[in-house]
Amino acid sequence: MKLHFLTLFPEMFQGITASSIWKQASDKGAAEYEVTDFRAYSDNKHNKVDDYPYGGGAGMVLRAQPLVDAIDDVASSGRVIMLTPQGAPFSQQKAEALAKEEQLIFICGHYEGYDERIRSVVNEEISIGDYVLTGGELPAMVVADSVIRLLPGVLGNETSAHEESFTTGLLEHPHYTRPADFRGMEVPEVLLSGNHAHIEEWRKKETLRRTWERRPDLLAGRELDAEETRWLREFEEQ
Ligand code: 9D3
Repeated sequence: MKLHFLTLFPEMFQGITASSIWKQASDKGAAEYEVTDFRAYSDNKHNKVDDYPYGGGAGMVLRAQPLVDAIDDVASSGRVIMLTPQGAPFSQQKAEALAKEEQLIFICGHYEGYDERIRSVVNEEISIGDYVLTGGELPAMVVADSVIRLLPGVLGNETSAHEESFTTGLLEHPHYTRPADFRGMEVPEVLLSGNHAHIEEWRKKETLRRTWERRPDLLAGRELDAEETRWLREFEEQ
């Protein structure tokens, strides 16, 4: 997959593209990154990318020309994603859909507004949540990160990305490693027992408990079997 990032702050992408899973993905040829400073595409004599809003008001508006010309130049095809606070909420389901594409183009801005005509070249507008950031770069990295880890050949275990938490829709059970006693806090007996059937059952129950305690909304529209129903009643009584 080719991932393009159009930004006025290309240096923000230096660390992440050269580290950890992003680096592994490009070393393996599963992902390729191209970061473009779209200021270079401005037809303005001072390379200006913003201007005053028609109709007046505070704040500047990102001009359409530099971004649209940059997209035309760097990518003849691919899905164009604009990160904005007004976008559709991001989700694991969206990440899985984007992971099927060959080329993604992320538009990252730092503006009060984008000239509406930029949207003529945009396929999808995404927000990563209801909090105010300073720009679209971190959101683009968040979206790209969630996509890159799903690409074939990126994670050591091909199936792990699909069998985990937000895909099965529940939170994970607690985990423990050595020592068995850390400052008086002991590992649950069952995990030391070697009885794999009991361990599996404990993990299923603690998965349900954690989800019930922290994210009851995830259990709302869900079918529960007899065992899960019994555990839920037990939690409610405790
Ligand atoms: C005064 C109205 N502001 C909207 C809440 C203007 C504004 C603030 C911050 C416009 C853009 C930004 C920068 N944020 C993003 O570009 C952004 C973002 C975010 O702030 N939160 C969650 N997801 C995203 S995606 C892009």
